[in-house]
Amino acid sequence: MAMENKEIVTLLEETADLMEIAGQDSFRIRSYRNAARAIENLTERVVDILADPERKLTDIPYIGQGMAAHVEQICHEGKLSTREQLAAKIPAVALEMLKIQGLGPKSVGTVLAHFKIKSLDELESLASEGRLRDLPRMGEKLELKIIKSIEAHKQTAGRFLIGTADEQARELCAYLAYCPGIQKITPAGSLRRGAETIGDLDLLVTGGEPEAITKRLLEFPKMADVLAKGPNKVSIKLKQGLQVDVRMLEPESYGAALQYFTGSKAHNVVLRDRAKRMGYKLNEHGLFSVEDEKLVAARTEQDIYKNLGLAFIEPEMRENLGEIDAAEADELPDLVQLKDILGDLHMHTTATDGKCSIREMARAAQERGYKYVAITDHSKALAMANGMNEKRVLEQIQEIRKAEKEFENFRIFAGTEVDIHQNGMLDMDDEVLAQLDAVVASVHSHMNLPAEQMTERLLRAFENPYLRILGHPTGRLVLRREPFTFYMEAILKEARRRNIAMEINSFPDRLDLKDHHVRLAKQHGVKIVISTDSHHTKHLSHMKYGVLVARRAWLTKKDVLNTLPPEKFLEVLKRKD
Ligand code: DGT
Ligand code: CA
Ligand code: CA
Ligand code: ZN
Repeated sequence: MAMENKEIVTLLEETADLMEIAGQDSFRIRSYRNAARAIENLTERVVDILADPERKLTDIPYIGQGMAAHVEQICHEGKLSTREQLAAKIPAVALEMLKIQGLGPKSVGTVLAHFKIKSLDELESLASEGRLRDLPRMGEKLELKIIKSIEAHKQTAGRFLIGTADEQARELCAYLAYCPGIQKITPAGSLRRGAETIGDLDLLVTGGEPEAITKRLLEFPKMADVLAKGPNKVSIKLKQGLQVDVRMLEPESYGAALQYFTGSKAHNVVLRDRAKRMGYKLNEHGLFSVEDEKLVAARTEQDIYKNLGLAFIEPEMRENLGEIDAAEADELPDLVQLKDILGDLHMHTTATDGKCSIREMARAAQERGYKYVAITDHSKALAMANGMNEKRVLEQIQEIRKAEKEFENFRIFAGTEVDIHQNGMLDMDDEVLAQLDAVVASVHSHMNLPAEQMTERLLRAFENPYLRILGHPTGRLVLRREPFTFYMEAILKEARRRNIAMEINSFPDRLDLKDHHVRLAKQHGVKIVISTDSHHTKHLSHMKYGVLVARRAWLTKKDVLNTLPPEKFLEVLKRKD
């Protein structure tokens, strides 16, 4: 059983959560959390360490004899006895409750000790009836927060980050590609549209024998369940929860199926209406003439859009947000592409909470074909990330200048991700900020301010003449934390006036700004920088998710600053107020 590090981390975390709900010894709980952190930070797979007779799990920090045995059990059996025993005593709803903002393990334990509830719906009822407020550490405000959070949770329950879905899709596609005769395996649906969360995977397959493909699919090591099985369609559930619909198609109707199953539903509804008005019928088998039932187009998506009198619409734009009118008028934007990106302007190194050195990050970026990066480690206020004070920043600038000389035709900009204090001041002296090439400023604390105050805070930060890019502007975590609130239009107007760029943070659990805010930013004439916020060289590849957000916002190459060559980029990034 090849458990990936992530799955091991999840099991250890859940065990710690359950122990905490059960009110167990905090020292033991911490040992599970520390082990989870340590494994999360490993750059190699735990199963590879286990398989190596020369090495021991106890060489990993925070993993002693006892914990090593637990991790080994997880790797061999895919489960952990301690967790199973706890789960037998604690209602299943407990782990679900932990996903609700405002409820930590202690409060979950308290609620479950007072009320026998089995679902979040029941928890919501308790909160709306005001029955939670008198429990220890609760109150009316928290009840409201819980209700709001349960509502948000219902919208997103069972959905997955695009990064997670994309990784699973790649793995499954590579696995299926071994079937003899297979021609194409393409993800459709929300993944192809680059949506920020994915409900289920829709894979389309052409070529090969459906029976052979089905057989191989059912032997996929990461499959948990078969949900449905027909001659040309199989639905399975993967171990980490994602559902996959695999459809096997004839190459002749591939384009029609791809169009249909890419969606979105809203886009397809309008397209079908349009077909009807033109005397056609459009479905997953093709575009047909109503009069004589003759097939008009089916092999490619291009054929279908063309016969409907439309320019080809990129999947990321298919949300019924004006793209069909624009296609009819032949006014669709020429969307920015991953290959247009020449630099990455947000990354961390071992100086703070990153896992790789300046040189490693730069080398990996150069190997991706970039012409520049900015090293943007944390500032001192972020103590838990080992944020840097002015002295360390000045030293790092020297180190960056030295490292840059070792590269040919590649720039390493000295930058920072400086914290924005609650009062809007930046967490670094101006004299030091002045020496940096690229200042990214971000909010990492006091995120619950009222919109009015958060707006003031950001506007105050903008007054600092060295601030160039606002990092992850809304602070949201996809599926986990709501964005903080401020007056977006006021911020965009001021950003435009001062020539401050907004970041699209490409990390799959941030994607911040999100697509509709990016579109708004473009309408306000605000420049965008797409960055990864990498903490490891392997994160540099997240750039593709940020580019998807930009494409969903209809951005072209010229809307994105880091498509410019390095010198031009620095020039355009300069403040103009
Ligand atoms: P998801 O899975 O919730 O992230 O979102 P999608 O867009 O992948 O939705 P899904 O998996 O239910 O269906 C994939 C595509 O198939 C969808 O975008 C449009 C098409 N489709 C599925 N069912 C219907 C339907 O009943 N009517 C129409 N017009 N299209 C459908
Ligand atoms: Ca889907
Ligand atoms: Ca589906
Ligand atoms: Zn940050």
